[in-house]
Amino acid sequence: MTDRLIAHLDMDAFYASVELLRYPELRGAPVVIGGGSRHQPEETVDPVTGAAVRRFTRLSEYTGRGVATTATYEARALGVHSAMGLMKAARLAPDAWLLPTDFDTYRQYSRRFKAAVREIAPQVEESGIDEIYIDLTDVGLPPAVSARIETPAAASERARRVARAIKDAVRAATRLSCSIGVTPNKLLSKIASELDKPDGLTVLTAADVPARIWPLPARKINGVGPKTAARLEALGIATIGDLARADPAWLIDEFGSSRGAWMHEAANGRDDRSVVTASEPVTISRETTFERDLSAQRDRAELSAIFTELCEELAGDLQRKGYVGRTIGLKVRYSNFKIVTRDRTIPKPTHDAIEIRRVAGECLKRVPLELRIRLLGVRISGLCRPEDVASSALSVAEPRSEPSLFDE
Ligand code: DCP
Ligand code: MG
Repeated sequence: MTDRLIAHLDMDAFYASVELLRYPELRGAPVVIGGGSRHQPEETVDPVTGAAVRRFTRLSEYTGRGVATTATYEARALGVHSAMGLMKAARLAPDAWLLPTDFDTYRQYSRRFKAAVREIAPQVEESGIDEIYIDLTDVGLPPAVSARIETPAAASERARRVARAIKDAVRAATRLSCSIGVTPNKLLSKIASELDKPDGLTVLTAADVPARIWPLPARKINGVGPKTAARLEALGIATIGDLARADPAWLIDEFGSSRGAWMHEAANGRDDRSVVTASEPVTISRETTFERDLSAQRDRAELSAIFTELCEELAGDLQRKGYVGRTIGLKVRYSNFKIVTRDRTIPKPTHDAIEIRRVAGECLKRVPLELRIRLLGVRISGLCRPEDVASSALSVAEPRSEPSLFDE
């Protein structure tokens, strides 16, 4: 088998770097992300110049039990790191600036950088908000060359070229930098992407493992956590190299057969997991638990309104995500916590709120409604892309659809 080319890409100081895009005046300063909305910078206008002036919170002003989500490299140089309590961080870096965490914006940037990568290399596995694995085995091969006949040197050269193009595309799409490691597998790439951070690019082959990977501490293996690392240390194993040279039978005695064997393989840089690209969703659903249990008889109007709203939200989800579906289902949880579900498949797929409401209403007729209801949910499966279905084949509700049980 020829070697694969697997990349791991990880954004540099991700949340902090996104914040610096909107507060460029903080560039070069220690900045810690992790405050709440009360740490939102205050904007005022300078009465003389008319320029906007922002007032930021100093970390030393922080009191509370919050933790840092991340910090700029300048703040890290002072000892601050992710998951550190902000009060402790304030002792190390009192003059650092504190900013609130804004997940919505980070998610937007996350989507943006991932889309930019997919333009170049479609085989992407999402492994976190700021990291992905990318299978580059067949990306950027010159015409009529197969990865099978490429020399190792040419493959490394191509890996570097493609990774550089990906870094440029991420920067163009987000103005952010990332670090990439390219190696024959996910395990090594995850380690390699960190070797030259920030703005790093590291290409390693199996032959580089002894020189570049073995000197690193064992905890750099993704899957060796602090507890295992401490146990290894107590057994005299500090580096990945120590682990690679250990007797596998002894590791199995100490850590059990699957974990012991896995650690030995990992330390030797072997890992055959493939890059798993995002699979299509199987179902999309919306449900709600009521503040108090509702009666199908006495709370009919309220139930009916909630039911319609759920169907509208579900239709909105479908339209936003770009799906239509054929099997519409209903879920009811009663006050005694028992659940019943019903579903019905329609001939033509839909993303139409009224049609979903009609079919879900038919399902509702098939569930007992004597007990009070605690939760109501609607879901849709049998999903496909509307562009794969002729528009005449999409189902929309007839104008006069039969009212369901919740309606008068
Ligand atoms: N994060 C978090 N809590 C943690 C670790 C991370 O909320 N304990 C968030 C903030 C990070 C983001 O996840 O910005 C990505 O995590 P990374 O470990 O990749 O850290 P950074 O991207 O911040 O820095 P690096 O340049 O080391 O990758
Ligand atoms: Mg990162």
